[in-house]
Order: sequence, then C-alpha cells, then structure tokens
Amino acid sequence: MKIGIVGRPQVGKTTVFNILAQSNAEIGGYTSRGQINLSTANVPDERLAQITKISESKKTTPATIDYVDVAGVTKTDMEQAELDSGMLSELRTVDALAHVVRLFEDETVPHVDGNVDAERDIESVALEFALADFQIVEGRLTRLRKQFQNQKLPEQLSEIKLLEACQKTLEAGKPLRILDLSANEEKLIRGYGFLTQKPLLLVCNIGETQLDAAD
Ligand SMILES: Nc1nc2c(ncn2[C@@H]2O[C@H](COP(=O)(O)OP(=O)(O)OP(=O)(O)O)[C@@H](O)[C@H]2O)c(=O)[nH]1
Ligand SMILES: [Mg+2]
Repeated sequence: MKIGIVGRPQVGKTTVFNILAQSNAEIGGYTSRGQINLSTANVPDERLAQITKISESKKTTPATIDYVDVAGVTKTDMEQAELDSGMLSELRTVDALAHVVRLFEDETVPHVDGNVDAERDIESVALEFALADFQIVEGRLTRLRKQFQNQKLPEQLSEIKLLEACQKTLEAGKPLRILDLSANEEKLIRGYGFLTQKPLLLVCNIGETQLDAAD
C-alpha cells in the first residue's frame, strides 16, 4: 500500500513522513518542487512472529507501507503542467492521501498565508486537487467526444457519461469519492488516479503546548 503525504507548505509533512517511515529526510528548508521523498516502513504485527514460529518458516516478510512525501501544495500548482510529470503524477499512483494540517503556532516557522488557519488550508488543498482532477476530466472528455463522433463505440459513450458525472460533481465543489460507482465504472476511471477519489485522512499537526487540549 502506498500513502501520499500532502498539505500546504511548511506544515510538517516531512516531519510526519520521517516519523511514519523511520526516515531521515531534511526538514525545515522548503521541500523543493519536484523533490519526492520515498520510504517503506514495515507494519508491526505481533501475530507475525507467532505465525513464523508455528509454521517454522525460514523467512518472515512483514506487510509494508510505502510513504511518499512531496512539496507543499500552493495555489497555482495545479495550473503548472510541468508538475504533473513530478508531484502530481506521483500522487496519482498512491492508494490513499494523508493530508497534514498545521495547528501548531510557531513564529519561527511562517505560514505561507500569514497565519495558521486549519479550515482554510483544508479547503485550499481540496480545491487544488479538485482543479487538477477537473483539468484531466475536461481534456479527456474533449478527446473522447471527438473519437465518439467518428467511431460511435458503446464503451466510449459509457466513459463520456461517467466523466460527465465526474465533471458535474467537481463543478458542484464535491470530491469524486462521494460518487457511488459500480465495479465497472470504478475500473473505467481507475487509470486516471483522480486525487479527489482517493481515501483521505486528515492528520492534525498540533504544537507541543496544545497537547493537553487534544485530550
Ligand atoms: N513548533 C513546531 N514546529 C514544527 C512542528 N512540526 C513541524 N515543525 C517545524 O516546521 C518546519 C517545517 O517542517 P517540515 O516537516 O519540513 O514541513 P513540510 O510540510 O515538509 O514543508 P515543505 O515540504 O517545505 O512544504 C520545520 O522547522 C519543523 O521543525 C510542530 O509540531 N511544532
Ligand atoms: Mg517537506
């Protein structure tokens, strides 16, 4: 399983990545555009040692999770096509997204928008991902409609209808994960790796002084 760690710049994504993936990637300096940190962590499971013992296996292979840490999401990112070959295309391959949300206050770590506001950050990342998905849907629809005019294949029509539903959902400001897709529909759009279709976990990065409040 592969998890993408995302969020606004300087919210603690690489810090979280280092903890989860027991890695040592550099923190503090802005992770540069196009830089991708990758690491694999074993999933601890007490049962595994017991099973190894019972089965007398010579080799024990724990389940693993691949973590991907990318640069912070900024407002114009999704309009920059060149990023699609790096950060975005990497994120399209993950099974789930962990969105790190900054709650910690620290004057030595300025927020790109000037202040800490979790709700604003959650909305802006969601919006950027929706825009990125929207661009793909639009591009694909234009091409498919042209092909359908010539070829009239039923599978083209099914995909057009499905992408139109995706377009409507995104236009309404909703993520694609709310769509109730059949197994066949799911298969039709799997290849696009839509970001708003992926399961999303919000990871709140609270400050040292906020630990009590989190109880
Ligand atoms: N005070 C405080 N500082 C933190 C916390 N988490 C991260 N930081 C600091 O915030 C700065 C940015 O952390 P990173 O983990 O590099 O943040 P990032 O989201 O990966 O940053 P970019 O990749 O540049 O977008 C570093 O100086 C961290 O030490 C926290 O919980 N409290
Ligand atoms: Mg980083």
